[in-house]
Order: sequence, then C-alpha cells, then structure tokens
Amino acid sequence: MKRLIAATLIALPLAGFAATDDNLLVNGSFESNVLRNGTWANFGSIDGWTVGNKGVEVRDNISGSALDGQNFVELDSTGNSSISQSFATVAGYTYELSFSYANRPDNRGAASNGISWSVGSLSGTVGQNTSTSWATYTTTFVGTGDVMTLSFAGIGRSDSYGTSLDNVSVSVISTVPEPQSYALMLAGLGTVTLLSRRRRRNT
Ligand SMILES: [Ca+2]
Ligand SMILES: [Ca+2]
Repeated sequence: MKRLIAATLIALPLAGFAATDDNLLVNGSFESNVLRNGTWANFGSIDGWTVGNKGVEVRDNISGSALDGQNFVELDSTGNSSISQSFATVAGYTYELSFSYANRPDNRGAASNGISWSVGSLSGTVGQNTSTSWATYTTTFVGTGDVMTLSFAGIGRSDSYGTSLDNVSVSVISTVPEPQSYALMLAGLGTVTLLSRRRRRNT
C-alpha cells in the first residue's frame, strides 16, 4: 500500500507536464471563409463563432495583413459587433488564452479603436491606441468543469472602422489540479493510509 501511495504521489505532479498545445477553438485564425486576396466581406455567421447582430468582417489581407494565414476579422463592421465561442473545460486544469490584435493603417484614431474580451470571470480591453503592428495578449485561467465562453466585442466609436483580431487560441497548459483540489486528493490518500494502518493493527 505504501509503495502504491508513493507511486501515486510521484505520478501526480508528472501529470502536469502532459500539456497539449492544441487549440480548443474552432476557426481561431478565421481561415474557414475563403475570400479573394485583397477583399473583405461582412458575415452574419462564421464557422465556430456566434456572431453579433452587426456581423463580423472577414478580411483577406486588406486594411492590414493577417498575422496567421490570410484572414483576420474586424468587429466594428457596420457598427460595433461581437463574436463568442464556447468550449468544454475540466475543473482545475489551467488554460491559456492567446490572441493578437492590431489597428488598421487607415484607422480613425484611438477613440474609434479597441476590442473588449472576456472568459469566465476575466475580462479586459486591448487596442485603444493607433498602433498598426500586431500585438499578442496572453493570459491564463482555471477551468470550472463547465462549458466556458470566450467573447470579443468592438469598443470605441461605432463608425465601421475598428481593431483587427487574429490567431485566437485556448489550450490546456497544465493538468495539475489547483491547490484546493490537490489538497483534497492528498487528504483522500491520507484517509486510505489511516484505514490500511488501522486494518493492519486489527488483524
Ligand atoms: Ca488568420
Ligand atoms: Ca470604431
């Protein structure tokens, strides 16, 4: 029994390195719609994402170039719009959210630009400037065990000129449970040890 517990204790932290770089999102780089190079179109729906009522502009290397592949999206289409996507999570796993954003060369100034994002209890804003270089935002969050939703929305002046978004990904970076669930597991193992000791004493 002692040897089994020791083996389990060694195996638990090692499980944390069995992380994957796989993107849990569908169409995170917005390449599903095939457009002619140098053109764009406003879509009411795109693969993988729930689209806000003003649609989403998919751009094939126009008003900027894609960071990944050929396409990126803009969320100030005919006005500020939004996209969201849900994905299953495992309670206690750590996930990494990463996405890239840039302002178009012909942007209408910082007050017109920006994107807000949210996942679980986390949220923030990016791109409220006039930088036309791609920047990447990365953060981590812990899975709740339920389906979680990642959302993006255009902010700033709603004037059909907005910030570009590309290369969105959510991936598992650690399968080590958070300290609380880890403590619960160890407490469980402790109980097993006590029971086996007590059983041994009784026999
Ligand atoms: Ca892309
Ligand atoms: Ca705008």
